[in-house]
Amino acid sequence: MLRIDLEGHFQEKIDREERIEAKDWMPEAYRKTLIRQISQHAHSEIVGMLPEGNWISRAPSLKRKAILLAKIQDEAGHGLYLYSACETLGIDRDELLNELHTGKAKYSSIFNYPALTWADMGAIGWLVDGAAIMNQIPLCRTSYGPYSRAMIRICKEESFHQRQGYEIMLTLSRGSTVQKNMAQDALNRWWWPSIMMFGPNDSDSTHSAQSIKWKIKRFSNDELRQRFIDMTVPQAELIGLKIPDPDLKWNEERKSYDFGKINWDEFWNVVKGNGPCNKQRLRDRVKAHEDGAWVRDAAVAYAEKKRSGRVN
Ligand code: FAQ
Repeated sequence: MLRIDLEGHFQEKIDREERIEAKDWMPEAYRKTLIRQISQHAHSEIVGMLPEGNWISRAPSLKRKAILLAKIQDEAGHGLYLYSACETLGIDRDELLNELHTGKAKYSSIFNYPALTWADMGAIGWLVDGAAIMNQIPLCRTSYGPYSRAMIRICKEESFHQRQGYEIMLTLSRGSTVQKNMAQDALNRWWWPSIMMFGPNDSDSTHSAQSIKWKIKRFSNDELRQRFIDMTVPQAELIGLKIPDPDLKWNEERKSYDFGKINWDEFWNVVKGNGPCNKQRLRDRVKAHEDGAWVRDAAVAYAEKKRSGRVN
């Protein structure tokens, strides 16, 4: 009898750098891992709009307001591509949203910190989008086709987001003493949460080994964190800001920065729902979803009308 080694073929295809597409056979655990990661990623984009959304009406000029609005709209778009990519794995968007709204699904820890001053818009773009790009460029080559294709456009937009954030920090650092202090204060508050975004150390990462074998992840959490630090320290120096880490030091042998101990208790506390803004973020997300019910109802009614031929 011919026995087909489905798992073997699947892994060989991945090893040949071929993409897995929605209709291809895949192990159930691969499908589940992707649903977990892509949906967490989509939720992060959508919840990530909240800290910045608070600043649209307070942006210091019309130009800054227009740029911030465009950035936040991009994030909504990223969430939508990602939900669509996730739906190709056979799960319904309502189910995914329900998991977010009931607190079952995770989203990135970083969005549970408050955005207190205008400089936070700079720090979020520079550091949070900077960390996001470092993590997401390799995802353009992730093994699942729909996810990798969504990531290409997302990364192009994230690069613009990072540049606009850095430019805000540059402007503030060239400004008055108060403005420079504001930029430094934002860096002090966002630095550690940004480097936590890459996830736990490799030794504590539940999914990394399998995800790397399946080429969902191309690099480990610690590798990407190190690259981000090495890229960002010179950027801070260039604009005269100081990274809030007394142990940060160039290591000539490794050609990389050594850095201080990450407070993993803080990270897990935030991930478990006890960060400074977790409850507020979830409440605001649920309210936005409920307030938008009429839009979804109208879209469904219009689609039905179109199907029945009552609209051209
Ligand atoms: N926050 O075994 P690992 C953005 C969880 S988008 C919360 O290492 P994995 C754009 C993890 O889920 C930012 N939970 O997990 C933007 C797992 O728990 P589980 C989001 C975290 O999946 C910018 C457990 O810890 N980006 O910023 C976090 O292999 C500005 C063990 O961890 C993505 O989602 C965390 N930071 O690696 C928007 C990128 N880290 O699920 C607005 C795609 C880990 O078993 C403004 N995702 N956990 O219950 C990934 O690359 C991966 O999922 C990692 C985690 C690297 C995040």
